[in-house]
Amino acid sequence: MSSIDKKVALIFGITGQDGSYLSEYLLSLNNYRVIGIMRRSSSFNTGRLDYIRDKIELVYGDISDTACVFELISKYVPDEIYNLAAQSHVAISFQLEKYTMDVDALGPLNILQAVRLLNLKDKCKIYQASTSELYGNTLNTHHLTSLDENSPMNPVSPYAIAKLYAYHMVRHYRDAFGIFAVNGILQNHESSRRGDNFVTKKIVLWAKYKWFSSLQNYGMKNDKLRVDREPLHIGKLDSSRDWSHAKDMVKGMWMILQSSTPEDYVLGSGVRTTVRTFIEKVVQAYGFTVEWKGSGLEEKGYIQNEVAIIIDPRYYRPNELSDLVGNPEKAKTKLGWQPEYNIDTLIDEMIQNS
Ligand code: NAP
Ligand code: G4F
Repeated sequence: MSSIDKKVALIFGITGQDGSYLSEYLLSLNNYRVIGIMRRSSSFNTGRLDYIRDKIELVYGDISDTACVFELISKYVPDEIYNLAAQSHVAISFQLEKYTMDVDALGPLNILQAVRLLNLKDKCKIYQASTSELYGNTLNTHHLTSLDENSPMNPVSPYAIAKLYAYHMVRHYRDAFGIFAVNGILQNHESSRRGDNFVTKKIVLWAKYKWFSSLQNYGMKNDKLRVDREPLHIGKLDSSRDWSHAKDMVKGMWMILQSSTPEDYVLGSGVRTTVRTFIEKVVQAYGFTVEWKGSGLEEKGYIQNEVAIIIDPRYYRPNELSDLVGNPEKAKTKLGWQPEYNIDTLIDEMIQNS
């Protein structure tokens, strides 16, 4: 297929976890020209894309720069725009309130306005990376068993509040201007390419590089611990999340945009796992078990009678979102979306490749 016949996909946030997997997925379909927006950074931020660097086009840009977004969309006239760009760390959003708003709320507005004002509504479809954070603590306050497209949204962080603005603007642009703009309301998704300061990756990196001796011990029952081992410092142990693999999620993003009608979809595994259980599973993968003793800030996790996990209130948030689990039934039924990973194969991939 010549490059003229290919669909043009413009990805904001291509250098992030999802951006790299989405690029890989679109390239695998063989009918996409993949163009990604990267931020100027003092050090290289394209490490997740190195292996496909020669198959994609990268251009400098910033989603908070209105003129830049307009120029990029008018230049490339994309068939599909994926907005994955965000200040995506919930805890950090409490310290970066305005910045998070500029990027996560007004950034998507720049894209929507550009498509509308450049008269590209019949050409460009827009995917917005919405999030299960929108629900806040609805699962518990409304006594629900899972969260779907109709569950009430009560955000509890600056990040989620910014994302809720974007979520509503996407719906507004769809309803008011007939633009094909959709929200993927995604539950947490992880991988070996996850940012190092998200809890799953932090746990995996600790186990692999700070506690157990080396990768060659992975999967084997042995008692080789690192000589210079350090305990894991962790926040809320009993928060639960619905953890999927990012590879499954990016396929879902693409499927949401291929639908004949623009609609919002929840994607997730439907399985809820606590941070505590995630730690136990990672430790088990190395052939060990965790024994918990104490409670509250005094609780500690022991591996072979040695303190290995310490509660550290630095990782508590001013407002905690305790529990999340999604109901992806609509995506499964209407789109035929089916995840391939489960929590155990996710952990396996993360340990192998991190
Ligand atoms: P990520 O790894 O943090 O990637 C975020 C991307 O946005 C990076 O490429 C980052 O660039 C880019 N970015 C940040 N600020 C920008 C700006 N001002 N202009 C342009 N680009 C900017 O996040 P992710 O896990 O891949 O998530 C992708 C999207 O899905 C995010 O919008 C996130 O909020 C949302 N989401 C994620 C999850 C999840 O569990 N992963 C769940 C629901 C929703 P740098 O590489 O230069 O930092
Ligand atoms: O890994 P987390 O930081 O992810 P969080 O806050 O759920 O946000 C992620 O998922 C959202 C979708 O639901 C995305 F929208 C968002 O962009 C991001 O990708 O924290 C998960 C849980 C929280 O309850 C947190 O309090 O783990 C708890 N936690 C406990 N100790 C910790 C730690 N989180 C981090 N980051 N670091 C800790 O040491």
